[in-house]
Amino acid sequence: MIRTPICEMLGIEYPIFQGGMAWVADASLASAVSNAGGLGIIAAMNSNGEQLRAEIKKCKEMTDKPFGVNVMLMSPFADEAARVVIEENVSVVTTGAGNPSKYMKEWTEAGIKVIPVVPSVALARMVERVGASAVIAEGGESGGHVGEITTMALVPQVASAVSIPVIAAGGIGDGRGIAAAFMLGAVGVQLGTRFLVAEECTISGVYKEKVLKAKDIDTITTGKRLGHPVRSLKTPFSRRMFKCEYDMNVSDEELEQMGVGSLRKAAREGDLENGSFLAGQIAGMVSKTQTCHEIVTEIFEEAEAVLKGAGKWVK
Ligand code: TUI
Repeated sequence: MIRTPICEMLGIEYPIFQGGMAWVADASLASAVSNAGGLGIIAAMNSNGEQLRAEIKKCKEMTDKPFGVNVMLMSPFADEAARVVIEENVSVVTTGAGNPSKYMKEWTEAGIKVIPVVPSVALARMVERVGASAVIAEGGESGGHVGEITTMALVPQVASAVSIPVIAAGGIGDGRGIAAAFMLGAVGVQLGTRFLVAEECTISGVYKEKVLKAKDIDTITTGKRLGHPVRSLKTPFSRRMFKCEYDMNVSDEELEQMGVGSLRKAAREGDLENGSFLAGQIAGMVSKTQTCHEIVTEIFEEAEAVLKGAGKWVK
């Protein structure tokens, strides 16, 4: 059995979070991960306040275990989501794509455990100072909005810089990744890409097929020119986007416009021409559909075997 301080802190069985993926992480996925003993997370990004409230209520009906909500700070609905998580007594909030400082006081006063995603040591230190319960150090291998630093380099630096627990994210997809994250100083992991193909994940079949068929080099990062790099699977859309970024005849406004609605078109409609199929570099290793329960139990069995076997190199 693998148990770490994050299990006690959040009342979960396995130290694993499911990433709060926009247009993907709904009550179905989050409740399945929580029921499997991890921390399921609902993405607030694509919902206004009332839609988010409905999703939270649905999740409460589907599980009596703890679950969290991810507030994507660049979302136009961030202020509404910030209020709704308090009103709905959500126990854990993760944040992404920005600095959550402006919400920290009201969230911590409401008893919410706030666990921001940080792409740097500086932001990890700053959120610790303003009351974060833990941090998620997310490397650039991950899918979606990515920072510069890899998981391998980021996690140990963040672990040395803060006293709160560190959750590792980015490039983790099996028990070896979990064991490696622990060796770097993390006491938990967050996985997104592996959960994309979970049975309880409600995304389009086309999206799942793309992930299952992906090879190691099948992701691409676009959006750097606009200041928000995003990793996705190579598709006609992402290749077009990539080319346009280097074409100075295409304005920033046109580039921005191309991306509007693209997450929904991928996740809900499976639209390969206009959708942005976010996924991390570990997609190349994700090769089977399973229930969330199967995923969680399998990867922690693997991690346990890897960690127990690690001593063999020490003479
Ligand atoms: O947020 C994510 N992943 C995401 S968000 C998303 S939706 C989106 N849509 C359009 C454009 C961009 C995104 C899809 N995937 N992961 C967590 C994450 N947070 N990664 C990196 C960061 C981050 C970056 C900068 C966190 C804080 C930060 O702070 C900058 C500052 O203000 O100090």
